[in-house]
Amino acid sequence: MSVGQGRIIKTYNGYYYVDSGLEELVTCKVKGKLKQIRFSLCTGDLVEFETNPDGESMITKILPRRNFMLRPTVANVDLIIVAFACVNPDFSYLLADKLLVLAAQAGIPAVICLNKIDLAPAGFVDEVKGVYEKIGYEVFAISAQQGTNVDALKQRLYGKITVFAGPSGVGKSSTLNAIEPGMQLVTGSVSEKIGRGKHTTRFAHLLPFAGGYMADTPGFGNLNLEELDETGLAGCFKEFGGYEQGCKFTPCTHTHEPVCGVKAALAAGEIAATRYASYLTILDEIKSKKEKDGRK
Ligand SMILES: Nc1nc2c(ncn2[C@@H]2O[C@H](COP(=O)(O)OP(=O)(O)O)[C@@H](O)[C@H]2O)c(=O)[nH]1
Ligand SMILES: [Mg+2]
Ligand SMILES: [Zn+2]
Repeated sequence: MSVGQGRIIKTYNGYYYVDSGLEELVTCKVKGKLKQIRFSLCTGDLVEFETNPDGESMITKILPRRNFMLRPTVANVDLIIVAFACVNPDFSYLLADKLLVLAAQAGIPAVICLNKIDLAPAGFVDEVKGVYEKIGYEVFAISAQQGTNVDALKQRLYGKITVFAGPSGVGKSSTLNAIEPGMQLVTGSVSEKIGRGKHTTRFAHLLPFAGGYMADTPGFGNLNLEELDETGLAGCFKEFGGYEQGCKFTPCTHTHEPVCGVKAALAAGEIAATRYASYLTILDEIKSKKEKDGRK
């Protein structure tokens, strides 16, 4: 019996493929007494395994996680790339802010990647940068197709476990291919649809890259912010924090309260109108979800 340690980089049909630093992945099953935690095991988990003389490997232990995200399901992520296109499909401040909120909630650093700058209307990239760089988010404006600025993004990923998250069609797979041409991920709208039909798993698949891993994701239909509560939301809009000392009430929802530092900063143009609008929309969605659940 030999023992080893490694990272689950994909799961399929009850098998876990573990990268233990060797040439080949170790195909593991889950040991009987660990069955109860089997459903929580996911891509990105660091595990210990035993290999018996017949060459069968069993996961015996999961090491503590640094973080976890539900959709896509992946643990121990270093960086989330919030991926959007300038156009085709159009950039959405609301969707971008939702992804940033999900990342903040999971405690995972996030950067924004704005693809298809070859198609961007004049001034558009600066407009987006103006909103996000000001509040401390890096924005990589790239063209995966033309290779513009891809190197800067690539260097940011060295040695990290990076997850690309964003709507379908924005160029996530194209960007991974541009970063690492050997990836040969399927791109484009038609093949993408076929691909989605085939890969119904919600688990991310980690692709080894430069001492770390990259995970492509299929995109999402609807974003789930249900684990978030109303009081936690404002904390995910990190620029609000600097103005909350101006709020008369604590906690303040920054909506109807008469004296509110966040609303004052909005009026003064210090907080971006798009960010505050996203905050209100997400707050409403959380509330109506709660009401619906309450009626059930
Ligand atoms: N004009 C332009 N088109 C791009 C760029 N990157 C990707 N595309 C196209 O956008 C479509 C969707 O790309 P894909 O990588 O499949 O997007 P994904 O769904 O996010 O993985 C494909 O037809 C790509 O050729 C880019 O930088 N500029
Ligand atoms: Mg794709
Ligand atoms: Zn307030």
